[in-house]
Amino acid sequence: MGLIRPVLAGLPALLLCLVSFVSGYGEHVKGSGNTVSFQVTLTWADWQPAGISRKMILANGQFPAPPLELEQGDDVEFLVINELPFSTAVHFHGIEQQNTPWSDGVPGLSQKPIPPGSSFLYKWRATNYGSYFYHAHRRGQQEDGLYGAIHIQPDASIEKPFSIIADDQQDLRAMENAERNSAPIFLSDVRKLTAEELWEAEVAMGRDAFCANALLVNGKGTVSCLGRQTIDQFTTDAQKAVLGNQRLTDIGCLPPTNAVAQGNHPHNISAIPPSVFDGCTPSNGLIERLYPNAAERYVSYDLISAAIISTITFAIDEHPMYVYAIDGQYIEPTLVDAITITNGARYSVLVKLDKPAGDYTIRVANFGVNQLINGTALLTYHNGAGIQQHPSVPSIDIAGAPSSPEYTVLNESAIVPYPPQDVSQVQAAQTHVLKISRYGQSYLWTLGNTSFPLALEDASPLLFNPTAGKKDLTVSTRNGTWVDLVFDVDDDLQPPHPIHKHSNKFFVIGQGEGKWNYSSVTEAMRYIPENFNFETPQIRDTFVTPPATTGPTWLALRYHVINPGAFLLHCHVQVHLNGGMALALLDGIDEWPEIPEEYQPYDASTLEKR
Ligand SMILES: *[C@@H]1O[C@H](CO)[C@@H](O)[C@H](O)[C@H]1NC(C)=O
Ligand SMILES: *[C@@H]1O[C@H](CO)[C@@H](O)[C@H](O)[C@H]1NC(C)=O
Ligand SMILES: *[C@@H]1O[C@H](CO)[C@@H](O)[C@H](O)[C@H]1NC(C)=O
Ligand SMILES: *[C@@H]1O[C@H](CO)[C@@H](O)[C@H](O)[C@H]1NC(C)=O
Ligand SMILES: *[C@@H]1O[C@H](CO)[C@@H](O)[C@H](O)[C@H]1NC(C)=O
Ligand SMILES: *[C@@H]1O[C@H](CO)[C@@H](O)[C@H](O)[C@H]1NC(C)=O
Ligand SMILES: [Cu+2]
Repeated sequence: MGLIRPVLAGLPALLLCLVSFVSGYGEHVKGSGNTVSFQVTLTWADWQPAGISRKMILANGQFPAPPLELEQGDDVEFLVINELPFSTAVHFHGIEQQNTPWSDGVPGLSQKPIPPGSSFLYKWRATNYGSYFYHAHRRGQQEDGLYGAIHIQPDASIEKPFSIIADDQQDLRAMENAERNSAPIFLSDVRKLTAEELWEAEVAMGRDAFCANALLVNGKGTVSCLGRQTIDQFTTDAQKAVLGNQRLTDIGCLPPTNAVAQGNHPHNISAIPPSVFDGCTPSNGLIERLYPNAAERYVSYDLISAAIISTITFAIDEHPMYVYAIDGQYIEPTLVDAITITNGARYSVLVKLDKPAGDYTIRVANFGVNQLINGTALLTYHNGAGIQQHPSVPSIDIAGAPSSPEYTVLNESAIVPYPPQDVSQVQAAQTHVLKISRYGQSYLWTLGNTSFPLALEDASPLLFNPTAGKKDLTVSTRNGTWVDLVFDVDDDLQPPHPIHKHSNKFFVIGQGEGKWNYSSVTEAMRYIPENFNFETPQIRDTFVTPPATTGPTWLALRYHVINPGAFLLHCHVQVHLNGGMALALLDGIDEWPEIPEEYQPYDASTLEKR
């Protein structure tokens, strides 16, 4: 199987795409206070992601959606024109929406869905710097292709961590220059069926559809069927433990009949459509090629996981990476060969371009137990010398593990923010222990006492009608207080759940294996102080619960309520969110904002702006 495939597959849509960068995009005067206008027109069109023919959501004719470049302090006016045959909404992942909770893009919480033929103007301020992205937040539409990068240049007053990497002035300038030109690398997965087809399939078959058909790098990839021998050879010990005497399917997936992975729930195997759990059809897709300029000595990439299910390990052959920011916050830079990136997280990396000119394979591979699936892209540079012709040396295998012990994967627990920020160390005003478990069906989930129904996206938005919020689906907090969220993962086999909180970031204060058996963090500290970190807690908007393989696990997050509004807390695995692993935070309900007239959900001017 060659790594580079001819780029000849039928691609009329690609060639026809008309990029309509609107005024305000790209270069603009430095300094805060600019208003940047951005516009996306959404269409439902034929596309060939990874060479699979299907319908996708295009933004201005593109997939992935066009990038949004900002400077910290900019005001953004983001117009969504919905020419899709269904309603939609767009969320700005990691953007805190300080004083603009009506622009968070969550139907049922901050707005009504945008109907077909209408538009919606989101307005918010880029209060933080770093790597973010926007994506659909209506039903499963993110997996239909609506995601685009957001990069916010830091204000001049923000201290950069690059002097920890090198103190040579030339090196520092090269790194700062690379950061300024940082380019997004979207890591994602795609399926043959659309999000709605998959949801219908889940309901009909009673199974959690946790496999993909291809991994994508910047929207490009291909389906390569690994073959029985390779699949069996790379089946991991963790997968073998789940499989018992079964084998992975021909798409590398745990079979739908596996009771450990699916739980003991009603199901109908004959209702499973082809491609969901098995049926590998090789394709001839595109390969993403990156061409950094070796004369600049460093290149910076914002790795963004827009994956629906896959937990993607990323590596560039022969090129270790300095990870210098995560979720839009600097960290003490760490040199690694590979990074395992969970859904919704962003890692900014500097890569030194000091190898012989040539092609270096970029490898992506699912690290989750759910599936053995991989993909490739290419990093190519010329530095005046001859091009390297031999294949580059991989640092990870197709299961996302280091290919030999000399290669390192980023240790997520060892991350130190730069600089660390103070987290309240006193007892939080509230502690919510939120149970994560299946809920009667293998595709339904709880976050707390019950499952958040997908149908609530069509209910009256809680921001406008907070008293409509049902008790077990909402948590109300007072402004200015500190709140602890403890995720109590039960002992069924569970993947790591990337918990994403809308609005401001949280501190990751503790995690562990075993049952959470405490009324508060203060009490837990008396028994298991070694499981907590109040000195250098990570500052994140997306963080995973420890995987539950042999028993229950827990994760403790603490956040400061500073931005009154209705914000979703949820797992960023799309099938888990659809299945109800979500909860509405009614933050600062004592200081609930007055909503501008233009955002009132029944105001016709909001829906008919065009
Ligand atoms: C199972 O699915 C098949 C195919 O969709 C359908 O014909 C059959 O009625 C289903 N069985 C049950 C018990 O729902
Ligand atoms: C997955 O890895 C194998 C082995 O390196 C490779 O042959 C194959 O092309 C890769 N798949 C994709 C889609 O890149
Ligand atoms: C990851 O870092 C943590 C915290 O520094 C450490 O305790 C742990 O041993 C490290 N894990 C590995 C696999 O190195
Ligand atoms: C879950 O139920 C318990 C007991 O009734 C209650 O104290 C707690 O607030 C509920 N949790 C949520 C998130 O509603
Ligand atoms: C909410 O609390 C934060 C932090 O104490 C404060 O800065 C902010 O002004 C408060 N907001 C309102 C609307 O009172
Ligand atoms: C829970 O904690 C209490 C004391 O805090 C202890 O007596 C009990 O054994 C613990 N239960 C489990 C299951 O660990
Ligand atoms: Cu999850």
